[in-house]
Amino acid sequence: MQNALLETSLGSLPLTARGKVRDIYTLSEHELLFVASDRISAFDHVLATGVPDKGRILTQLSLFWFDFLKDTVQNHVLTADPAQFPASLQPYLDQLAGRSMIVRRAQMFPVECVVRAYLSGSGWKDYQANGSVCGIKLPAGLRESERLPEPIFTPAAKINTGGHDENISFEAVVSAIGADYAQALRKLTLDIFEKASKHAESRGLILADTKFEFGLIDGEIVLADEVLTPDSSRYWPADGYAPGGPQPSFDKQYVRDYLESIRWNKQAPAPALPADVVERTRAKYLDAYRLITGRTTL
Ligand code: Q0Z
Repeated sequence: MQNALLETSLGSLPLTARGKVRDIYTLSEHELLFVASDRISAFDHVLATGVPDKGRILTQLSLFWFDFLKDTVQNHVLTADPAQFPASLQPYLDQLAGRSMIVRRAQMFPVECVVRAYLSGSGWKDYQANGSVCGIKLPAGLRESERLPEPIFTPAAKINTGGHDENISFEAVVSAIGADYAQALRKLTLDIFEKASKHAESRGLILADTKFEFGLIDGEIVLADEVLTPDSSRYWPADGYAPGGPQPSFDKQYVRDYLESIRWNKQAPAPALPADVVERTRAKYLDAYRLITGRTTL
C-alpha cells in the first residue's frame, strides 16, 4: 500500500483554493487542476493521519457519477487521464495520477445545492427547531433519520472561513441568483439525485442526502466540484437502517468511534489515527467504491 498523500507540492503551480481535503491549482485562464488528497476530516477538523488511496477512490467515484449523470447534466471535467495532462504536470504524475482531474473553470453559483431524502444532520436540527427545513414545511412527528415523503431541495450558503454552511430558503436563492437559475438548479438537483439514489439503492446503499455545486461555463449550467462522494454525501448501509436515531456513517464510523473513545475535545490540534483505524476506514472507502461502481480495482 502507498503512503497517504497529505499535501501536494507542484513546484511553482499556483494553488488557488485549498479545502479540508481537496486542492485546486490554476493551469490557465480556463483550466484548473482539481486534486483530492488523502486527508480525512472528522468533527470539522482535518486529522493528523491520512487514509491511503482515499483521494484516488473519491476521484474515481466522482468520475463514475459524472459519467453516470452526463445525459442529464453537463460537467466540468476535461480529462483525468495523466497522459493528456500538460507537460508542466508530467514531473508530478506520481502525486497526481488517479487522484486529479483537469476541469474547466466555471463561474460558480454561490449556493450549495443540497438535497435530502432522509432527516439527518442540519436538516434534523432545523426540523426539530422549526418543523421545517429551509422553509419547507414537513409532516409533524418525523424521527431522526426518517425517510421524507419525497426528496427536498435544501440549499445552503457557503461560509468561507471554516464555519458550517448556513441553510437558506429557496427565496434566498432566488434573491442571490435570480428566479430562473434558482428553479433550474433546484430541478437539476432533484433530477440527478433521483437517478443517483436509485442506483445507490440497487447496490444496497441509502443515499440520505448530498450536496452538488454548479457553475456556468459558456452560459450553460454545469455540475462541478466533487460529486456524490462519501465526503459530500451521507451514504448508509440499507441493511440495518433504523430510524429513530443517528445512523452509522458508511465510511467514517471507525474514525468517529476512535475519536470518541479517546475523548478528544474536538479542538485543534486534531489527533492521529492508529493504523488499524486507518486500515479499516480505507476498506470502507473501497467497499463504497466497489458497491457503487461495480469495479473491483481502482
Ligand atoms: C470549486 C473547492 C476545492 C476548495 C472553486 N470548475 C470550477 N471552476 C471554478 N471554481 C471551482 C470549480 Cl470546481 C471551485 N470550489 C470548491 C474545491 C478546494 C474549494 F478542491 N471552489
